[in-house]
Amino acid sequence: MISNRTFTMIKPDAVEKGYTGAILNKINASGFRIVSMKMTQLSRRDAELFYAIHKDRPFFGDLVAFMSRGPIVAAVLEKDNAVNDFRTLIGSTNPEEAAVGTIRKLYASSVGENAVHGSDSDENAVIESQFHFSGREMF
Ligand code: IDP
Ligand code: MG
Repeated sequence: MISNRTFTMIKPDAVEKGYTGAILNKINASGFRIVSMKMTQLSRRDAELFYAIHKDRPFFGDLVAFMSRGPIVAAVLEKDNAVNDFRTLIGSTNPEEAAVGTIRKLYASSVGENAVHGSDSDENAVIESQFHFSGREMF
């Protein structure tokens, strides 16, 4: 995996509300190529593992319940400066603080249910992509 890739999930809140297509359009229109993509659902154990870095935070239980309550869309994305540019495209964790036009400003409802995930580093992009996809699923 090279550093022009990032990993995203369209979270259960956004899938439930029918925002999947609009979010994917915005991702493509912003210059990201979809390398891998699937609709799937995290088990509680999957969510605990994916978000293990947050296990001591007060919101961890809510986060695990939220992320495992329904389907998500997981994808690997490619673009120059993918990690940073995707974090800019999604906006701040709290949608009330997210810039106008960002995915979270448009589609998130709260700091917890915030529509999309984006990797925070090249290293985590690799770890998170490999959590969901094998090498032969990356195009
Ligand atoms: P990020 O998704 O913008 O990188 P992180 O701080 O890594 O934000 O938190 C991971 C996820 O945990 C957030 O996207 C959100 O779903 C949830 N979360 C973060 N902070 C809070 C909080 O203060 N209350 C409830 N949920 C939170
Ligand atoms: Mg994060």
